[in-house]
Amino acid sequence: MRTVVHSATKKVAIAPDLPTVIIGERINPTGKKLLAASLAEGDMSRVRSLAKTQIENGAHILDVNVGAAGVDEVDLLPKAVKAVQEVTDVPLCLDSPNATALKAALDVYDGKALINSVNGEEASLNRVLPLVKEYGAAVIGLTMDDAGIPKTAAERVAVAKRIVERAESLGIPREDILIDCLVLTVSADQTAAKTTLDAIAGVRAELGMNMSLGASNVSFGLPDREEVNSAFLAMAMAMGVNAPIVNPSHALKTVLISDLLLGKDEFGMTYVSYCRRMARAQQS
Ligand code: THG
Repeated sequence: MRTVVHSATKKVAIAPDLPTVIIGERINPTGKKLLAASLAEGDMSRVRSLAKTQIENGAHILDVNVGAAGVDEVDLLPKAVKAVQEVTDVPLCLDSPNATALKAALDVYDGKALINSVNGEEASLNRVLPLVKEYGAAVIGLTMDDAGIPKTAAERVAVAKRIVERAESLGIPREDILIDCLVLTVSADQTAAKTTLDAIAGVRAELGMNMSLGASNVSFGLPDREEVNSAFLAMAMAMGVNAPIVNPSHALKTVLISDLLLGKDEFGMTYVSYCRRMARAQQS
């Protein structure tokens, strides 16, 4: 199972036997007042700088999300995509629940995009999957439907299956779908992370799909969020997540260590050269 996305010049492959692909989460106004304010004014300078820093910190793909109160996503998502394309050449993940905004962004995106996201709701399947087909994109399928996010792992796997079946019935190959088993914060429900880990294991065993996950959601409302995120990310990767949506500056080391521990870093070359580079940067 190999999912490939690309920009005008760069190709990124996601597969169980390849090193983990980091999708940078930071172009997202959630919890960032300054970014939300500048987006509302149509100012893309922060979007550009967030794009550049995330690449420097190890992101392979950038998520682009402009969803905030008072923001017209149909107008701003394509503007943000253009701004990011001006300063980076990595493939993009277009993040919006609004199919019209996704279409506007797909129109200006130069490459094969990752659409974030479709889910098992009829309205979502009907609006988003035709775009995936029309633009030859890849897509993240969230394991939720008209009844919300299922409480059990088995039900989430069932939603994943339905999304894959619907996509295939439209001629979208299953290689072009990443499943996201969705994690909510454990501060509200202490079984939330475990249920997600069980769902990830189920999707891996029953469908063999590549998987994304917005892993930082797990720690909302908790102290020492970065450490909570790191521990959870390592567990999610062990269960089969191979394209997490994370803050690369916090997650890169955990990803490299987990890849090494999971047999995806031959001779530890990537991890060791990363540590050498960090040590040199400290000295200079
Ligand atoms: N699945 C998929 N896509 C997603 C999510 C998911 N996209 C959005 C979100 N969830 C993943 N992205 C983020 C982005 C930021 C944060 C968490 C998840 C976050 N932000 C800090 C805050 O709100 O406190 C701000 C910190 C900062 O400056 O970066 O935690 O689940 N498919």
